[in-house]
Amino acid sequence: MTRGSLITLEGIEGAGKSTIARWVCEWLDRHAIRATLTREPGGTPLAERVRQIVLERGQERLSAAAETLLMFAARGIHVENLIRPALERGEWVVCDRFTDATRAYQGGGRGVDAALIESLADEVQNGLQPDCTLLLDLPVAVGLERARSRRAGPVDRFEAETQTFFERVRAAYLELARREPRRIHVIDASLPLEAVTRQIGAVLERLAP
Ligand code: T5A
Repeated sequence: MTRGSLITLEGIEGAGKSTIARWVCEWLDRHAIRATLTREPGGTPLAERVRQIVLERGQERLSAAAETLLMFAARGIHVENLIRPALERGEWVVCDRFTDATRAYQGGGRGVDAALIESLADEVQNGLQPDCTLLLDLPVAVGLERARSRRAGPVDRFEAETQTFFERVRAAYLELARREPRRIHVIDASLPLEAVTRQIGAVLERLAP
């Protein structure tokens, strides 16, 4: 059986990842490609428990290193129990954030050593890499405004961060895309939704069998 493809969505808060992830699954469905939609941190019951720990704005301080380890703990559970089995069944996996988020947020945003992140990624992913990454790029102020207007509950630990933090995260994402242009497609996410999906449809056309 042919292995499925792993598509990841990346970008700062409010870039439209969840909206676009659903749209990608609908596109794949229209093209008779079976797909699983999932997210990080989380995606399985146990990994969702780690998500709660890492996103919650609690009393205790969480160091950048501890935050990085928790992201990879959740990713290890997710890769083993959901992503790899789905790909091996021939399904495509559409994942709202993956390791590029750790590179951008923990690496770019918090200053965690890139070598540590890459060594944890090697260990946890054991050769698994996204086949295609859609980087939804937009000015930080626009993303934060969209996220703010959609928010229902209290702000999480990341949403409480400063605009400067998100500028570093965005710059780190764009640098990753500059280094890996074949895998990472930069999408102008500041445009209206129809224009965003048009750009993504063009990428998917090239990827689909
Ligand atoms: N994190 C995660 C790390 O630090 N390291 C890691 O390794 C990982 C995996 C997770 C947090 O964890 C951090 C990063 C994050 O801070 P999350 O659940 O991914 O958080 O949530 P957010 O990124 O905060 O996701 P948001 O829901 O805020 O943003 P989305 O999913 O990008 O945006 P979406 O689709 O919900 O859209 C937001 C609003 O904008 C509208 C939508 O309708 C919605 O109202 N919208 C548009 N409006 C106009 N034009 C468009 N083109 C639009 N697209 C969407």
